[in-house]
Amino acid sequence: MLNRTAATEGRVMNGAESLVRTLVAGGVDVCFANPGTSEMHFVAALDRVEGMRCVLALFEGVVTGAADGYARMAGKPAATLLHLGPGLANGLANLHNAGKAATPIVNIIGDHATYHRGFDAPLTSDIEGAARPFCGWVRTSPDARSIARDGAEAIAAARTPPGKVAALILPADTAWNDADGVAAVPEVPARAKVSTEAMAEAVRVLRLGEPTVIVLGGPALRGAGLELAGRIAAKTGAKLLAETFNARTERGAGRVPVERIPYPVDQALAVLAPFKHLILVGAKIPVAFFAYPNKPSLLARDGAQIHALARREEDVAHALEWLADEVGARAEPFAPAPHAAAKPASGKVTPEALGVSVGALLPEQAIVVDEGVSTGRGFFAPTRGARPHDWLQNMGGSIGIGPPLAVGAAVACPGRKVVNLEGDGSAMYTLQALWTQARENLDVTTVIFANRSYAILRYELSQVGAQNVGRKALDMLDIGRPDLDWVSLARGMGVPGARVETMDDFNIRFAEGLATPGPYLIEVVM
Ligand SMILES: Cc1ncc(C[n+]2csc(CCOP(=O)(O)OP(=O)(O)O)c2C)c(N)n1
Repeated sequence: MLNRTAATEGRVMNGAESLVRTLVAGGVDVCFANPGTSEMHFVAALDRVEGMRCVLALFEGVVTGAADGYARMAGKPAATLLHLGPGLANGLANLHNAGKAATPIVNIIGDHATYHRGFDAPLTSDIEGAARPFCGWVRTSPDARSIARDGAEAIAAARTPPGKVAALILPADTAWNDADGVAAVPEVPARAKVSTEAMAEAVRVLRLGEPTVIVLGGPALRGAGLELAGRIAAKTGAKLLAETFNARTERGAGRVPVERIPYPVDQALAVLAPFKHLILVGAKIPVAFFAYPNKPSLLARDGAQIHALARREEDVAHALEWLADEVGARAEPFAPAPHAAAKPASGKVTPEALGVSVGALLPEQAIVVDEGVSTGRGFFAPTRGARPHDWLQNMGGSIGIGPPLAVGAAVACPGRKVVNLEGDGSAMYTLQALWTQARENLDVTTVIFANRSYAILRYELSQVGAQNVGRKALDMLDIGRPDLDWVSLARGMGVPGARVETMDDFNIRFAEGLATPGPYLIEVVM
């Protein structure tokens, strides 16, 4: 498998170079990085190898979240470069999110030289142990002659459906010793077709004519699959719903409009209550985000029958084609979302008004990164008829994904505007992403909902039935005193911006951000 002739110009390449060349040859040509001493040979190799774009981030949570956003939009993995166990640890929260979204990522994590590990130098830790709960594939490459093959296998693992977070640990001597060459990526298994039994079951249920909802997730929310889902629903009378949080949804005027299962448990129960049957297509069984006293974990009504047509690692698009044929829906007309030529809202800033203005002003083919938390919860309805766009959400619940995800999406799609709708509390976890946006001149308009609080947690406090809530408790949900000055924070990282307090000002500044290439930030005082 190794290509020894790739050792270039009569010079023997080291492990790091053989890894970088293997990554580039395997289609991994962007690396989000935050390096240290143990990764210096990898960094040096980047100069010797053509074709790898390197993007520096100043915190590892930005590195990993950016790799997630990149792969969601590029449809292929990026690499990350992380510094030993602590660098990985800083990036784990967004690797958790990426894993839940089934995003392929190839993490390269430097380590001490193999012979140095036993001395317990300051940065020594159990990297594999730290990686395992968050990574679907973990390997330490033992020597320089193995690293190319291990790198190629990491790419294959990441790309194995539905997509995995891979962690390849690169000891310093594996990086600096002589290597053999470049390795080719092993064949990646195709998505398995769904079983005839699962198909027969779905067809039988749809023919019953009983109240049925088709729950869509993963690839079912995009492209031909989404359109076929619309036709199947139109033909059979089944309702379509999407999971509450989705990695990437294609929506807007002309597309099949799909509502999501609401986040609040009572609303979710109400939305699903009419349905005797749930057919899952690339989606999991709907469950509550958290447990609450005296509320169920499962959201379908008691006695509802759940039919898994396509698991998300299976060939979801093919399952929808097949199902459309079985029920005769291939050419069935569906009702696309009409272009709603809404006017931007004016007056006082409210979540509802913001949704209307975003829906009215969103440019064609925008990529919306939604970490709007409580402010953004109602944004789906007013943006249904906006110009066609993609909508990216956090599937892992660990906040601080938005600004990094926007970095990655912008790197993947240079011709498209990225709009990051972002809670102020969430943004503070990974605000260093703004610096990367400035350095790389990424086309991202960030809208910060500055409500100066963890508003959703106030709601949660009431839901969990906590008693005797007083000042001390409420102080843990309030992020004012001092108020964050987002325009100054952004300016300090090279991103221009403006603060707005009315919808009319918001409309002006949002349009300005959208019209200006490069990063821009709007602080919306709520
Ligand atoms: C890593 C992590 N830490 C803490 C939380 C708990 N948490 C969920 S939402 C939230 C606050 C979000 O605040 P903000 O982004 O301002 O949105 P708002 O609630 O004000 O709408 C917190 C702290 C979490 N989900 N993930």
